[in-house]
Amino acid sequence: MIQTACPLDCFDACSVVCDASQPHKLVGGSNLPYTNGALCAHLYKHLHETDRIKKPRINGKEVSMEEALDAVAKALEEKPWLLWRGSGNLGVMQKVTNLLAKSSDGVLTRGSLCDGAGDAGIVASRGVNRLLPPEQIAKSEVVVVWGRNVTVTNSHIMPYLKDKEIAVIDPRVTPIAKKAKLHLQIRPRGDFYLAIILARFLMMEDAHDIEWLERNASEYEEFYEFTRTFRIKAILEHIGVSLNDIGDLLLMLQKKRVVFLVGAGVQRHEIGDSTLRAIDALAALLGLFGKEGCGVSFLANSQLELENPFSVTTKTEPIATTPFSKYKSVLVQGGNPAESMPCSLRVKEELEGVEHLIYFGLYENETSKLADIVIPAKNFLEKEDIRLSYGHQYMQKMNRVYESNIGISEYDFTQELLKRLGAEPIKEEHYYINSILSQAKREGDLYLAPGYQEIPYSNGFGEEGDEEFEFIDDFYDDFENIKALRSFRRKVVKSESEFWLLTPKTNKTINTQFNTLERVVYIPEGIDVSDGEDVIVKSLWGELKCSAKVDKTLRDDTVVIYMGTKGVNILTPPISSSEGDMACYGDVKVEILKL
Ligand SMILES: Nc1nc2c(c(=O)[nH]1)N[C@H]1C(S)=C(S)[C@@H](COP(=O)(O)OP(=O)(O)OC[C@H]3O[C@@H](n4cnc5c(=O)[nH]c(N)nc54)[C@H](O)[C@@H]3O)O[C@H]1N2
Ligand SMILES: Nc1nc2c(c(=O)[nH]1)N[C@H]1C(S)=C(S)[C@@H](COP(=O)(O)OP(=O)(O)OC[C@H]3O[C@@H](n4cnc5c(=O)[nH]c(N)nc54)[C@H](O)[C@@H]3O)O[C@H]1N2
Ligand code: SF4
Ligand SMILES: [Mo]
Repeated sequence: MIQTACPLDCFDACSVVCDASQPHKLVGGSNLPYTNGALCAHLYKHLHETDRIKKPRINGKEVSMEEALDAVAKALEEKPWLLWRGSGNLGVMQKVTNLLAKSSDGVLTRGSLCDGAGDAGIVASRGVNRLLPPEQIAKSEVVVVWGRNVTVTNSHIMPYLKDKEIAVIDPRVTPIAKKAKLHLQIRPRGDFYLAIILARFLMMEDAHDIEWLERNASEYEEFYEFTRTFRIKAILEHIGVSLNDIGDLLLMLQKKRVVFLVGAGVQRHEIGDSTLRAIDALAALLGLFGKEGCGVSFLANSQLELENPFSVTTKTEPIATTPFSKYKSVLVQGGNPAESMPCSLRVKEELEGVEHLIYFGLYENETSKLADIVIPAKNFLEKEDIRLSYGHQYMQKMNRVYESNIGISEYDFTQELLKRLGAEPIKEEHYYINSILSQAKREGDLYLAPGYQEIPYSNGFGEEGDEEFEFIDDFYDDFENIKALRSFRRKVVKSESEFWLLTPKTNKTINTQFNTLERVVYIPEGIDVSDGEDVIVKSLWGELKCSAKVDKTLRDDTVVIYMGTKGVNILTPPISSSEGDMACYGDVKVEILKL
């Protein structure tokens, strides 16, 4: 049996085993307790149900790999060129192309479409974004599922939540919200305020953990003063949470082992860093860091303390608002910016104008359709790699299961281009793999991420563990001023936007991959639109025709179009968060117009 791991962008990073004689029969590895032998249907779709790109193309004509690579090399002579990498495959070797960028005037992207704002907030408060291991989650008594759709995006965590008291904070009635003891169906983008109010009440009731705070976060009194600058009544009205809700939640949190399971949903905003800082501050007041069965779990920095041979310093562009039109040559690797980036009308228009758009990926998508040069990648069974995870502590070697004539690996692509560009070759593939694997901590036969701590922050905060927790002391929210960004708009639409647009993940797609979603907008009851009627969903940034479906569980100020629905990002704004250069998919309101 050959051991590998699921490459898809998912909390679970499952262990996978397969038999070389039946390479497509994949089984969940039982070596990792977390995978526990079970895989989900996405991996099957990844391999079997999505048509792969088999042949390279130049301007729509199939060519040999040699010809295609020659054409890429020629395009990369237009300097500087841009490398835009997505998260189609989370293997560490994907980043080997950074070495190509480094050696030939390539510009990289900075920031994130995913978790960058939250990460920035965590780093500001705790110094580093450490993983809360699932084993600690299992030891908790109370779990607050805060903007994470666990049954859909993180299904392998479910056994660890068994028998816990669950509170959910989510504007939607998610499957876990239905089973929870308490569900705060908060107004979207309200989490910063909620955390601040909870913190204030906690301290008013003298229920904060003074002993822990004195040792680890001594500026808690100043933080209390900061929370007092917010108006309780106005805020509760604004976020749609009652005083009773606050009381009930605080009661659940006191004197218990508590874990906050925070998802990406809470931080897809300009203020996303502040949201995580406020949630962390609440956790600090409760004394949840560095203790068994307690803590805040977000998408962890899986590369913490890893000396990554692919870390380079180059010029960068912000990933959420990448100005493609500045570049004559753009290489898109493992992503689908034409569909996954916000304000996709702008993105598409700019990508169309790029003289040499190179797409290096597994499947056809909206970006490959625009590309002048298309290079098929090898899939994860056909190459060597290493998988780290933002949801668990294991590092996994991804072994090659079989050889294939289709596509090229990221490592070979880099080497072939360096050769064509007359640059120094990079080291052998195994050098990189070994240098990463050798940094792992060990637990029997298993590898653990270098930054793993059984009980994170038990030694303290900061990189060395010698710092204090830092409370947020400053906040500024100018969401209403988004309207000032109207210069990005395509058409002059004068709109009094009314509904928050949420674009959560579904179990049908991993981001834009395996997409079979119908174009549906879910609307609350009480709008003058009937089930199945076609409507126009309109934001400041564009319009999308959708079929409307009434969802009685929605808040009356919220509509939903699932992530992966084609065209959804026509509606989302071309802005980056104030910290972390993160795409702000949640900073948008839409109108629903009858045809
Ligand atoms: N409205 C809205 N937009 C969002 C989000 C949202 O919640 N709402 N979520 C955002 C988030 S969290 C993320 S992470 C991004 C993801 O956005 P992207 O990073 O653009 O990822 P995908 O759209 O999934 O595209 C992945 C592509 O990678 C290619 N690929 C797969 N495996 C390999 C491989 O081994 N090698 C190479 N070279 N290519 C490969 C496939 O061809 C696939 O089409 O989307 C963001 N967009
Ligand atoms: N099946 C599946 N699994 C996936 C993915 C996928 O596409 N499909 N994508 C993977 C990726 S790239 C990522 S980043 C993770 C993301 O994993 P999650 O964070 O779990 O996913 P999201 O759907 O982005 O958001 C989670 C929840 O946040 C809620 N939410 C939205 N806005 C707010 C808000 O303002 N406040 C609060 N409290 N909640 C809010 C949404 O209603 C949703 O239920 O999932 C990964 N796993
Ligand atoms: S749950 Fe996530 S990591 Fe596991 S097989 Fe499915 S997509 Fe891959
Ligand atoms: Mo993501």
